[in-house]
Amino acid sequence: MARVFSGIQPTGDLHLGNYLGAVRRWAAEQHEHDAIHCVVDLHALTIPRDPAELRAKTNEVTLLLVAAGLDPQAMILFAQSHVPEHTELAWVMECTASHGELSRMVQFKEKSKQAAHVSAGLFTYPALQAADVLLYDTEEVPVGDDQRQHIELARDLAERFNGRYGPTFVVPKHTIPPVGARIMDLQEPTKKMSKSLDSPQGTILVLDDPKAIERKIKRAVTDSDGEVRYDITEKPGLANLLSILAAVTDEQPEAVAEKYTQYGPLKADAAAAVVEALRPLQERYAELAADPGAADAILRTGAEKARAIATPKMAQVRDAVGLTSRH
Ligand code: AQP
Repeated sequence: MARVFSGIQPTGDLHLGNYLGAVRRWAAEQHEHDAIHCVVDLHALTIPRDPAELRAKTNEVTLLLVAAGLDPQAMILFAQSHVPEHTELAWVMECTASHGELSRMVQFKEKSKQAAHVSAGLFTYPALQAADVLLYDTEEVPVGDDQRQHIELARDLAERFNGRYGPTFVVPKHTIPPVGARIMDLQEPTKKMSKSLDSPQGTILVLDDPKAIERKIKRAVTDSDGEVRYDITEKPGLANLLSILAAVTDEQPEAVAEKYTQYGPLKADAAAAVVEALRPLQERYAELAADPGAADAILRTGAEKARAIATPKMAQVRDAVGLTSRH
């Protein structure tokens, strides 16, 4: 079975983009793969966070992943900071990446424009992400489209390292879902739905109640020409609604467009489909959240299983680069 690794930041409320672009697939494919998924709490530190909120969100995201269908008995689910080999390998990756290639990362350029304080961690974060992936001999990284460039960097770093020090890392490839890879904000449909965009009316949270989902989709920005057609450039708002409905119903957006002549019924069906798709997750989350120790227990077991892979891999890396043995 192919080894699969992917992570999610505990930086805010999980939204429909995270669910359709990543998490839903992680759950659907966990039994076909050797699956490892990680709550990347160290990535969250690139921007200053309230400590209590970061702790709470780490637990919440963990339980949401389980509520979405991940089975911590069958796969590995852990928090990045619980496995110190991630930061150790990140340093080696920072020394493998060039300043130029990190400067070309689109996400850094965008985030550094918005941030009042641009931390060095925000700049080097793709090196930590490469470490996350390479530490587990990952073959496939299932992510949304926004992560494509970072995974390509991880491939380059693996190849460069292997070229310098001999075969050490598996060179991973990203797998992007055919539909739902880039869910856009409902109010600003040229920007991706994101935890950090701070667009409450444009973001559907996986824990939103049905009324909120219906309201947000009903008020989603579209256009005034009234023609239902899938056209990302000319009609980004409508294309986004078609993509959402298509992703939830496992169809192609173009095929969904052919069923409608008006925006109203399309919006109503998209809202109903999203409400139904999220209902099981919301019910399961309510059960899990009733146990205050649930997330801790899951993450503790997950970290033990992750370290069993990460520790020997890091020893191999240390040896390859010429660091002397600790023992
Ligand atoms: N809009 C999206 N559509 C499809 N997939 C998405 N992902 C994120 N947004 C979308 C995928 O979800 C996984 C977790 O990503 P993340 O934790 O980086 O989520 P985020 O909402 O993107 O978080 P932030 O804090 O707002 O960060 P940035 O600034 O990165 O957007 C990934 O597989 C991602 O592809």
